[in-house]
This record gives sequence, structure tokens and C-alpha cells, in this order.
Amino acid sequence: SARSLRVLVDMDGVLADFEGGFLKKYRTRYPKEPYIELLDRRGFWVSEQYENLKPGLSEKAMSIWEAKNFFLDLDPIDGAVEALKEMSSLPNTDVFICTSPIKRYQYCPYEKYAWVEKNFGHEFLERIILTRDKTVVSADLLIDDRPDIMGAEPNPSWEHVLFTACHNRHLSVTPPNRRLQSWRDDWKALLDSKRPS
Ligand code: UMP
Repeated sequence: SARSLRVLVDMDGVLADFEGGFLKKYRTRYPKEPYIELLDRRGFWVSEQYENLKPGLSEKAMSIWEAKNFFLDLDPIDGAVEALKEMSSLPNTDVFICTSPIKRYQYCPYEKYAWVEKNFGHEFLERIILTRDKTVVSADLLIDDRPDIMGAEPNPSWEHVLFTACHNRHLSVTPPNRRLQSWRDDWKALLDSKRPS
């Protein structure tokens, strides 16, 4: 078939280590406050788990990712840079980075662009989709660590494949739903399973 496979790849938790970057800066800024080890993370929302740990802590958590250089300083997830570059170079494959910026917009949208340029190169700036609603973006696949992806479109065109992260690894994913365990997992087979035969 002439049509290319279109893949949306999420940024935080899939390409950029949001959880690791958060915990490191949180502990540095609030050394006397309790924190949650990555092994004990449950649920997509860091802010909710911190609020449950101690009332008032969600504001301190949010202050970390709302600060200048938080998104810019994130380390890439293991294997992500190599995998995404290779994916983009495959024939009949269109790759987009699809990410939801926080609503406190002073730094985040700019830093997401700068992070992509720094880690993937200028040409990947063509590939960024910033949206708070991924359901209205059409694609064959969405690789994302958020379990519940909802929005205006009740029947998104993509298959959501759950990318394993500290907060979602205990969730049971049952067929036909699928996981990608990491970038060392067989993402090429996943893409091939969606290609027209
Ligand atoms: N985020 C929050 N609160 C949290 C955890 C994450 O606002 O407790 C933000 C960080 C990202 C966005 O900008 O949510 C997640 O975007 P996606 O990974 O769904 O694209």
C-alpha cells in the first residue's frame, strides 16, 4: 500500500524522563518534605499522590514542573533517542511527537520545542504536535504512558499502546490492549502489526 503508517509518540514518560526529573528537583528544593520513591508511584497524576501523602504537597509538586528549565533539563528515557530516530528513518513511516503542555505556559511549550531540537535535531521541530486533546489527532498508533486518554472524539483513529512507566506498571493490560515495555522492547514488530499487508 502507498499509505504510510502514522505513529504518535508521547513525550513525558516515553521520550523524556518526567518522573525522574521531578523527583530529583523536588528532593533538592524540598529536602524536609516526604516524597514517593519511583517504585511506589501509583496513578498518572504525581500531584494527586503527593497530596494524598500530605495535604498541601500537590502545590509544592506543581511548583517543580512549573519552574523554568524543568522540561528543558529532563533526561531522555533509555533508548528513546535511538529508537525514535530509527523509527523516523523507516520507509512508509510518519512519526510525530504528541504531547500535552501544562496550562501554566510560561516555560513549558518553549522548552518542549527546545528539548526536541537538543535531543533529536532541528528537523524534528516539524514533527511536534502540542495538544491537550490527543483524541482529535488521527494516526494508526499512539504510544503513551497515560492509561486513560480521553477527549472530544469518542472513537479515536489510533490504537493506544501503553508505554510502561513507574506509575502504570502494576495495571493489568488485557487483550486487545497492548503494552510497549520499554524502547528495548520490539517496537518494530508493533509498527509492523499495524501496517497494511
Ligand atoms: N502533569 C501534570 N500533573 C501531574 C503529572 C503530569 O500536570 O501530576 C503534566 C506534565 C505534562 C502533562 O505536561 O501533564 C502530561 O502530558 P502527556 O504525557 O499526557 O502528554
